Amino acid sequence: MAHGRFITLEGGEGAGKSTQARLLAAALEAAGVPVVLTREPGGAPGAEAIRALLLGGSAALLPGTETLLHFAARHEHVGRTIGPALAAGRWVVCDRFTDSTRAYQGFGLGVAAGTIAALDALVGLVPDLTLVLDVPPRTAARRLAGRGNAADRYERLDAAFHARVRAGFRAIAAEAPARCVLIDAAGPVEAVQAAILAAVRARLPAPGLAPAGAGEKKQGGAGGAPP
Ligand code: Z5A
Repeated sequence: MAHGRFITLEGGEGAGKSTQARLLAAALEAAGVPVVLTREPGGAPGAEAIRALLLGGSAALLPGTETLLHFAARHEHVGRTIGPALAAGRWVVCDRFTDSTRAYQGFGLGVAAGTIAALDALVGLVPDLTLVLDVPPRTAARRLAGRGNAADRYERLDAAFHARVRAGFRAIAAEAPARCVLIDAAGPVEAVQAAILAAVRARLPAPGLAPAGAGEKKQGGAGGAPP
């Protein structure tokens, strides 16, 4: 059986990753590709427990501690959810992965790139394709304004932190062009979805993957851990 493909969506908060991950999984599923839709931090029971500590916990954490916790969650996620799905020939669409640690804990909080690379080697999984969704901060803020959720650990950080994170994602995409595609995600949902489907078609041909737009009608139909 052919190994599945691993696609990650990255970017700052409000970039539209969760929306586009759902649409991409639905488009793949409509094309007959078996898909698992998942997210980080989380995607496996132990990883979801670590997510609660990372996002909901009120205790201050050192940047290195945060980094270790994100990789501990990732180790569970890859070992229990992503790895088995890929081995079974399913494609995995994941809302955030290691590039988020590079951007948030590395570029945002100053954890050394070498430390992150060493922990990444322990997890040992590189995406086949990473879609880096980029939006200006004002657009992201407008999208998130209506949500009214309590701010998590990262949403409480200031504009300068989020500017470093955005610059970090752009640098990551520029440094790894064979793996990453930078997507202008400031436009309407349909336009962003079209750009994503074009990138997937170009990089990871899937027989029957519908033309841009055709997957929009079938949201939320993919299997796997809910984001
Ligand atoms: N984190 C980390 O620090 N290190 C790590 O290694 C990892 C994560 C893996 C997880 O937060 C936090 O963990 C994250 C980084 C950190 N924190 N931050 N900031 P999360 O999972 O709770 O949330 P998020 O990943 O930041 O996602 P988000 O804030 O929910 O944003 P999104 O997924 O990019 O956007 P969305 O939910 O698809 O859309 C947001 C709203 O905009 C929603 O109402 C949509 O309907 C709307 N939307 C979406 N697209 C559009 C377009 N194109 N036009 C207009 N409106 C749109």
